Parts: sequence; C-alpha cells; structure tokens
Amino acid sequence: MSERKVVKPTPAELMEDTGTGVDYGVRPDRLPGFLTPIDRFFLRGHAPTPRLDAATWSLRIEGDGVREPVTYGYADLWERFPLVSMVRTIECAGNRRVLFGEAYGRGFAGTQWGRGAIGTAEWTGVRLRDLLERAGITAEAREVMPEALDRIRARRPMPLAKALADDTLLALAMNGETLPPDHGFPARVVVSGWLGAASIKWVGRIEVSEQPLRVPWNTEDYVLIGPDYPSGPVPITGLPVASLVELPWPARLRPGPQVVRGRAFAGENAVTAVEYRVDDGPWRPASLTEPRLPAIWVRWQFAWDARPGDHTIQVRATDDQGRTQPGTVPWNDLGYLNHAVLSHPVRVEP
Ligand SMILES: Nc1nc2c(c(=O)[nH]1)N[C@H]1C(S)=C(S)[C@@H](COP(=O)(O)O)O[C@H]1N2
Ligand SMILES: [Mo]
Repeated sequence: MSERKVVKPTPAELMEDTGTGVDYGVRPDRLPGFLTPIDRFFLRGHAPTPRLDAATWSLRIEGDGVREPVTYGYADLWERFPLVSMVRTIECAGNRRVLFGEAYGRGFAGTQWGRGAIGTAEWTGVRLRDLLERAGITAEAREVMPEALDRIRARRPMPLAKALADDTLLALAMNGETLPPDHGFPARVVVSGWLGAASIKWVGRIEVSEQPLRVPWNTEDYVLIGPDYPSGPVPITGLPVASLVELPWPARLRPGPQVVRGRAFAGENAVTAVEYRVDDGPWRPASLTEPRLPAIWVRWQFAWDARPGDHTIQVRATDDQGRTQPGTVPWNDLGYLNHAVLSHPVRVEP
C-alpha cells in the first residue's frame, strides 16, 4: 500500500474522497455545529502534507517593500504579538465544480469537488499587519505574498490593503487546537472572504513587494478564463454568494413534516436573505439564524411537509450588496465560482 499523502483520517462517513489523495470535501449532511470540526474540515493540497518541525521552523519577512527583513521563530509568534481569534469561513474557488460541469454537459479537469470544499473554523493567531509593521513597510509597498514550505512552494499575492486588514491572520490554531499538519502547521494565512487558495498553509516566507507579483496562482491557476473572458485571465479574489443544503445529493427523506437546513456564504460580504422553492412552487423566505456577519457562513432552515414522490429543492441566497445567486453562471474553462442556484434532487418515500 502506498503512503497516505495527508495525516488526518478521512473516513467516508465524514468526508468525500475526490480521488487525488490530497483533496477531501466535508459531507454536507455531516455539519452539526456552526463551526466545522477538524475531523471533517475539507482538505485541499497541491502536494502531500509536509511534516514541519516547529523547533526549526522560521518565518522570514523580506522584499523591497520592507525596510528591515525580519525572521521569527515559532515561539516569537506566540510570545511577542497580540493573539487574535476570529471565526472565518474558507471555501475553495472550485467548490461545486462537478455540478458546474453537469449544468453544461461537459467536464472539467481539476479537483472533482461536489459541494464540500467549504468549512468554518475559529482561527487563532497573529494579525499579518502586526508582523509586517515590525519589518517596516515602505511607502511604495504594494503587494504581500505568503509562500509555503510545501513541495510546490505555493504562493499567492494580495494587495497591501488586504494584508493589513483587521481580519487577515497568520493562524497558529484552529478551533482551539494547535493547527493540525494538514491545515498548515505551524502557521497558515487566513484571508477573509477570498478564495481558499489565498489562505496559504505551511507559510515559511512572506514577500512584500513594491511591484505587482505574477505567479502561477494569479496568472493561470486561480483565474477565470475562456471565451467569456476575452481580455485575458481574471484573477479570483473575493467569493460570490452561494448556498448549501445539508442533505446528501441526491437526498432521501421520509414523508411528513420536517426541517430542511443549510448554510449560505457570501465571501467578504454578509448574507442577508435566503429563499427556497420546492418543485415549481413560489419562492419563500427561509429563516436565518444569527450571527449574520461578513466572511462567515450563516445557517438557514425552513419547515417542509414532504409528500411522497420525487422533488427538487432550490435555494438562493442574497448578500448585503444586493446580489442574489443567479440561475446560471457563465462558463469558465477551469470551472470556478459556480454559485448558480442548484436543483437539489430529493426522493420522499416511506
Ligand atoms: N501551501 C499550500 N497552501 C494552500 C494550498 C496548497 O496546496 N498548499 N491549497 C490552497 C487551497 S486551493 C485551499 S482551497 C485551501 C484549503 O485549506 P484547507 O485544506 O485547510 O481546507 O488551502 C490553500 N492553501
Ligand atoms: Mo482551493
């Protein structure tokens, strides 16, 4: 048997195996709490999980955008900076790619995600801003790029303003536990509301640059490309509003009154409303539970008296910018940002 590429167990009752050995989605019907437990938080890796040793690990902050390069050890991060905890949702830009392909009757290369490439955790760590300010940011600094110690040296720049935001973190812990190896130990970035790929795991270096940085992840890998993008690749940043029904696909339910539940997430924005419709019925409001905050998913639910037969449940969420999930999304060659309203198949039988 070949070596596993990830460390944590990924049992089929909690996670969906996409077949790559490094990418596992959470099962949408296995999300009991508001936070996603580590045992089922989705995993996305472009290479096997590296086993890093905190005792020898260091973080270097350098580049022409800092006045004085600095190097921090693991203990420095815990001891020399204010610790911040925040709940944030991370979603992969490729979430729902399989359903995107099905809507267009053609497939995509790339990880075969169903609906499970999303999760919410309480992240604890140090603000990126605090780390950068210690190095002295130059007046001309423009971009900040965390870089990983994994085999592919994963890296993805963000504008300086995003790096300095209150809720851009270098996380050391997840749901109250030391960051697990698969989720980026010893340190990972959490870039609130952006595509998951910006939240670099296993960070070993942060470059601050006075020039725009071009790397594969913002020029060819995490971009919108195709006939609908004639002026060239559009790098993906914040994520659009989308929703999830907490049922298997397809779902099987017993007849009678029940509560259908789910989540909705709107990237850097807050979800303000969720509506649902069964078969060809009218759109009706679902009820949302608190809190309804930017960059964190919300829970919603509605009561349904299910009658025997085959049904379709559709859900559409709206964000605080007034944007609602569309019926269809335009094609892009890499299958990103599928936030179209999904027709969830449900069979009701005794
Ligand atoms: N170093 C590194 N960081 C990475 C990745 C990676 O492959 N290597 N994958 C990114 C992508 S595409 C996503 S969606 C998130 C997933 O984070 P998770 O595995 O903790 O859920 O990590 C991001 N950070
Ligand atoms: Mo991703």
